[in-house]
Parts: sequence; C-alpha cells; structure tokens
Amino acid sequence: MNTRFYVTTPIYYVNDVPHIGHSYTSVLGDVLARWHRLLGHEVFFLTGTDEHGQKVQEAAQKAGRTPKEHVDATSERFREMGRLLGLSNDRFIRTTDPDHVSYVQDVLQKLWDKGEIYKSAYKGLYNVRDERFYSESDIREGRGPGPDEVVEEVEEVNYFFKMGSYQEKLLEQIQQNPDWIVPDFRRNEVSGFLRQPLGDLCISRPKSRLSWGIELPFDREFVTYVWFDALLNYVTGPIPTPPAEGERWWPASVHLIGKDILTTHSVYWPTMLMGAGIPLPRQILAHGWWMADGQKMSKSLGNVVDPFDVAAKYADFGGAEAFRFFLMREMVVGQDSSYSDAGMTKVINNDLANDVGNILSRIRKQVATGFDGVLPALPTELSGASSELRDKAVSVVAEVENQMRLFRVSHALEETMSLARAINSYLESTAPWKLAKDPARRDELAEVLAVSSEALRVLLVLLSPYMPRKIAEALRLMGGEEALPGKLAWGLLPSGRAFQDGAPLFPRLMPPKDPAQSANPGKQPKVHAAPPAAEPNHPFGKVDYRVAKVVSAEDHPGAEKLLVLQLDVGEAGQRQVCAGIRSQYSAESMVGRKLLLVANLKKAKLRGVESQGMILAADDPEGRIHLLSPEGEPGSFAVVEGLDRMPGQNLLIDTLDAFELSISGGRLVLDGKPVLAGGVGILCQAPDGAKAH
Ligand code: ME8
Repeated sequence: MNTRFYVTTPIYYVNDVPHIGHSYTSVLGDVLARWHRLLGHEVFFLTGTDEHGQKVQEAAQKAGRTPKEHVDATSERFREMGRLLGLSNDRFIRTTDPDHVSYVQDVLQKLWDKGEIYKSAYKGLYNVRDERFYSESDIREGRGPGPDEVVEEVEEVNYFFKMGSYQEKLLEQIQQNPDWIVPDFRRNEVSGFLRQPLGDLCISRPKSRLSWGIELPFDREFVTYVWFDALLNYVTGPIPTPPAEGERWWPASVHLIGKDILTTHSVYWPTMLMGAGIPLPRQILAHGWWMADGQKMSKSLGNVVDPFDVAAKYADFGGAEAFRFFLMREMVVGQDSSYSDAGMTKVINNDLANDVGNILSRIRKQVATGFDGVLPALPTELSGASSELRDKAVSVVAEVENQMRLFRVSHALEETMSLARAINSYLESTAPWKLAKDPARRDELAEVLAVSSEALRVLLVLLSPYMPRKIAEALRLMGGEEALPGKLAWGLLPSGRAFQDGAPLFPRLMPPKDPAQSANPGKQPKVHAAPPAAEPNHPFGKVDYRVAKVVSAEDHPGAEKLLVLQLDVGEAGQRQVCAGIRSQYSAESMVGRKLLLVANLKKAKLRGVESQGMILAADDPEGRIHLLSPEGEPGSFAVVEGLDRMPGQNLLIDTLDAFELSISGGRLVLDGKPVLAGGVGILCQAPDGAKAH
C-alpha cells in the first residue's frame, strides 16, 4: 500500500482578497492532510500563491510599487489566512520563488529540445482576468467573453506547446482511469470537451507586452504563459527539500481544485506532463462553488464572505475552528453550497454545543462528582448497551475510513456525528446521574463513564482533523493529548486519568428561541431525543416525518410539473421522491436544500417514475408554494410534544387528511403547537394560517 500522501490546493491569484472559496479548498486540503497523518501516512501538503501575469503587473503599477513589492504584500494576505485557519501546509510556494523559476525553465528547455514547442503568429481575443486567449470554439459555444470581462484583441508572435498531439493519449488516460477525475460528472465534462479537436497551447507572452513573468530559456524576449508557470508549482513544491527528496513526492496523490479550473488541470496540465515525460497526478478532485445566502458572491454585491470576519464574529463559539467545521459539514464535495449566518449558528448550536459539547460536559461533571475527577478503568466485560456503543464506535471508524478514501468529507462528518448522537443516547438511557445516587450501583456507574469516555475519545480523534486546536484542548481536559497515539482503535484511553473541569468548550450561541424549548429554560434542547409518550393514538404520530436533504434533482422526463429528487434521509437511507414544485423551483435550486419528507407512505409511480414519499409544502392564498425548511440533520424526525410517535409502513395518504398542519409565525404547527425536528421549529415563509400538506 502506498502510505505517502501528497495533496495540493490551487495557488491563488494574489490580486484577490482571500475569501470563503479559498478557505474551503485550503481547509479541505488540511483536513485530508491531517487525516492521513492520523493514519500514520507520510504527508506533504502544498498551498501557495500565483504571482506572475498582466493583472499583477497592472495592479503594481497602479499601487506605485514594483511587481515584486506588490506580490510580497498581497501574497502575505493568503499566508495570514493560513495562520487564521491553522493550515498545516509543509510549504507555501510562491511562483516568484527562485527554485520554482529555475525548475520551470528546466522543463521549458527540455520541451524545446524535444521539439514539443514551436513559434507561430496568433491573433485572438485575450481575457485579461484569466490570462488566456478565447478559442474560436469558446466564442462559438458562447463560453465567453461575458459582459463584465475585460478582453483585448491581440495579434502577436508566440511560442506554442503541441497540446493537440496528446488528445488521444489523454482520452485514453481518462477512459482507463475512471477515478482519475472526481466526481464522475466532472470527468464526463472533460471527456465531452475532448470530443472537439484539441488545439495547441500558447505558452508565451512577448516581453514588450508583459515583462512580469519567467523568461523562456531559449528566447529571452519572451516570458512564459501564466498557466505554464503556475501548474508546475505542483512538481516544484516539495523540491527545496534536497532534490532527490522532493522528487520522491511526485506524482501528487490529489490536486484539489474548484470547478472553475477543471480544464487547465485536466487538459493543459496532463498534456504538459506527457510532453515532458513526467508522470501524471494520481487524482484530480473538482469541488463546487460557495455562494452567500444563496446568491453568487461578488464585490459589487458586497456579499463576499471573509474568513477573518466570520472568525471574529464567532470568536467565542469556536471562531475559525467552527468555520472550518462548517465548511466541511455543509458542502457535499463536488456540489455547490451557500454560506449563511443561520447555517453557522445551526452548526455551532446543534453539532458543536448540543452533540459534542454536551457529552464532554456531562462526562466531566459525573467523573468530577462521582470519582473525584479520576476516570475509572474500562471493564473487560461490557454490558449490552456498552458493547453496542463500542460496536457503533468501531463501525463508525470503518465507515469514516471508507468515506475519506472517496473524499466524501461531509459524509464522513455525518457518520462521525452519528457517533456523537449514539453517545448522547447511551448517556440518556444509562442515566449516570441517576446511578450516582445509588451507592450499590457504583460499578455500573464506573462502566458507563469509562465506556462513554472512550467513545468520546474516539469521537474527538475523528474530529481532530476538522478542529485541531479545539480538539487538542478537549483531549487535554480529558487528561492529555497522549490519548491520541493509537488513535482510532477502541480501548486506548488509560484509566486513572485526571479529568479537568472548566467552562464549556463548545458554548451555545443563543438561548433557544423555540417556544417549546423556552418553556424549559434550564434544559438543553435534546436533538434526536425520543418524543415523550402522552397521547397514544393521534394520527400525526402514525406519519414518519423526516428531515431530508436534496442530493441531486432533475426534471421529470414525462411530467412538466414534477421534479425528481434524490434525498439523503440520514439513518433512513436514500430516497427518490417526485415533487410537484417545478413551476416555482428549478432542479438546480433544490440541491443541498433540506425538506420535510413523509417517509412511510406507500410507494407510488408518478408517470412512470417511482416516488418513495412526499415532500411537505404550504400554499399561500395566491396559490404560491412555500417549502418547509427544517434545520435538523437529515433523518431526524418531526415531533409534537405530547404526541406519541408510532409510524408504521405503507401509510395511506388518507391518514394525512385526519389532521391539519399549518403555518404560524413562520413555523409549522399542529393545532397551535410547534412541530419540531432535531429539537427546533420548522421554518416556512408562508403567511399565518397557510395549510401545509
Ligand atoms: O484560478 N467557491 O486562482 P484563484 C469555491 N491562480 N471555491 C472557490 C471560490 C468559490 N466561490 N472562489 C475561489 C486561480 N475558489 C489560479 C490557479 S493553480 C495552478 C492556479 C477556490 O485565486 C477554488 O479552489 O482564482 C478555485 O479553483 C480557486 O479558489 C481559484 O483561485
């Protein structure tokens, strides 16, 4: 097995200010790097800045400084972002670093000597922002230039790399290595692109136009084209460690990129490597796009999400670490996602405070009061509930390993959080606070605390790549970070460790707003807790309402009004559901959205497409549809306090007519009582009195 892991992020343009998008790719790289280190692998993690090109030259001129002075200042902002986010990169490469410059020249010389580069005249539309020419097919297919783009018509003599001659070889590479470009719809996009003839690549700019670049070693009147320079950073990155040492790292295990730079990475880059006789990277992972409150981010809208602002705003609630966790939790790798303060609050309150923080404070308190702060030993024989929890921890570790191998980081986190919920349920069912009152049950109490502490240790280790500083602190409170070696196996937490008490590590952001919760002010809302048994036969209890998250969506092939949604329903699995909302919601707008699903309806076929459930929505008097937006985790069920939950299978739709759900104060209610999912109310923008069905 290859136990070497080399991961890269794009090198960012220094002209931009670091924002959530750069933070995301960098944190993703960091999480993968830390995860592999945890598994005992040798890791190299590379990030950096892309500093040559026309835009930089122009910006420097405007700022009245030399290009080098300019990039020294601007690239510092990205290193600052790295410090803020706690990135563990082994090198921060800059394309102005002398070792990089000389390596780029070596490769250019080699390609020139091999006849892979030729000189020719060229005329075309040049995109200043992207530092590239538009090809004729780009323009024919409407791929540019867009209305905001700065383009110039340019005619000049330049050097070209024979990229077109590698078209067949590249197609073969893609066909024979189905995991080379992930996710698979991005691979298909590249294969589609390669069905058109592939032209050669202009790799130079005359110095008369652009001097801020790396000189061609075989013609000093030219500098190299910005992508040719930039992409080679991945090979030069680990090299300043002595050359033999640096070469040991290439090929990279994975290049992390956003979907915007898919073509440069999966077409330009591999053909350049083929030309130079350098092996190809093992994988390329293109992730989706961050937006803000559902809108595209842009400077003109003033909605660009700044990691420094977010960290400062939530400084008392995990700050940059909570932001890292949020980024990884909320974006399904490959798909687009949106930042919102509500989303941050939800993650801080539900995942961090309620799930993780709650376990930590419950255990610390019981160990402090029951055992003078010294953790009792883990018994060799475990009772039923304890061995179930151990088995759960072991299976979660295995599943997280699987998901991480596939870069499905948000799935790995969901799996990890299911362990947190299992520990909380274990604590609720074994009730150590009750055991502590009965001296005859001291052994039971010791077992519960030892088992839950060990499960908590495993949970914290699984979370450590996401929140390294917070988790180190949590492990310190549990007696020391040496709990980490051995790491993911069960049973490593030594007994006799002194637990420390103190302020909660993951405080709640706000007091619960929900009326049902504020009725019990001292109590933490219980996420995923079973509803109290009270009214045994209310038909509401027969319906299995679940929070579902849309994984993908498409138009129904035979019905204009329907969308076909693929839903993640957490522990209740994946579902396909047809929903009659297409008049108002496009397929794309649904991806990533959370909905309320009736999960136990009898299956139906709608115009030939199977539907395994029904989505709830409210209508307003104008006939507009308003979807319900539950905040709980996928799979959490909706309850009404005082009503028994007893869903069966194959529910008939008539059951839903036996009671009425409606909207009041922007929330879903049943006879005036709030319906809760994952412990909080279910939001809906329909006006008061609108019926939900
Ligand atoms: O393209 N959502 O640099 P760049 C998600 N220098 N990710 C985003 C994002 C968003 N809204 N905005 C930016 C360049 N990113 C070249 C790369 S590599 C050899 C040269 C992230 O500063 C994402 O990773 O425009 C994207 O690919 C990258 O920043 C682009 O950074």
